[in-house]
Amino acid sequence: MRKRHAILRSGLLLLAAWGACVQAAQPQHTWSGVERIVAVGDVHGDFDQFVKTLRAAGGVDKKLNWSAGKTHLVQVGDVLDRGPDSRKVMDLLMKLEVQAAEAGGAVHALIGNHEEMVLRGDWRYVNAAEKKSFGGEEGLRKAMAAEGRYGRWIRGHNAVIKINDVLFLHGGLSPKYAGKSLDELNRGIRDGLGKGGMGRDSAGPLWYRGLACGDPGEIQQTMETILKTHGVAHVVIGHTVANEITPSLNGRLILIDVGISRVYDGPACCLAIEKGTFFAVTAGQPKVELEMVAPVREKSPDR
Ligand SMILES: [Mn+2]
Repeated sequence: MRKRHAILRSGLLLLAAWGACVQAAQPQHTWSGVERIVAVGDVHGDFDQFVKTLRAAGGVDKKLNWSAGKTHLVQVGDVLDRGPDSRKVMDLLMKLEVQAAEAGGAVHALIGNHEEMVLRGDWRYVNAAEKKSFGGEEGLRKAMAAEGRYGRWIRGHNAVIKINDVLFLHGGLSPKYAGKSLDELNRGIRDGLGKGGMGRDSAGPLWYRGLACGDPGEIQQTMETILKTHGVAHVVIGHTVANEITPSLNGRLILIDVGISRVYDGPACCLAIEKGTFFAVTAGQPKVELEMVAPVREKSPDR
């Protein structure tokens, strides 16, 4: 009898230990050996433009099923707000997450500042039609709660990931965060979701614009720290709208928020990295290899 108790107790202890492990498990944030990566900037509730962009990159078929095999799709955050159809975008991403994993690929829906805002209850940018799609404010609140279908989904995501030699995130890393590890950054943001913390910090990874439009000398210095800390050659960011996929610093920094949502009226365009070569992919156009090294300006002739 006593022996049976002992066995039962050690079994329970094992179960408890396993439970603690599961709870402490963080989602994977680093991948290597990925042949093809597609990265899409801020979607802002525009389902049609998102689908158009995915189709251009060969991500989905006519029935909106995953058709990109082992490709990794990165969406750098800000699926929510401004436009009316974020719910549909999230539903599609949820489906593709499963299908891509089954095909040996992956979908990474990163956390942006608008995900952080909506989870915190800052709904200043929530479209009226978007609220309606959740059945009103109470429905939205439930859906975005920690145990709600969408709130749980977002809370399980990363904010910063590394694939091959490329770092992906929404806003940027200021000097305050440039030397922090992926564990520290992702844990810091996830732990604060719904409350604030690192995800709300204007110098934090979700909000910082200093890499996209700051002092060139400071950018250079911060970028050096980031590249060294993470052992990467490139940093890809959204959040700050540019007219086109824009490489700077000889391709070390790439801006991919081209404002694909109709609220910005930008093109259905994304970044594709194929065996280390960078392309801009735009709907209805042949893909264009990015000019990573800025052309040397010819000296103006003396007159
Ligand atoms: Mn943003």
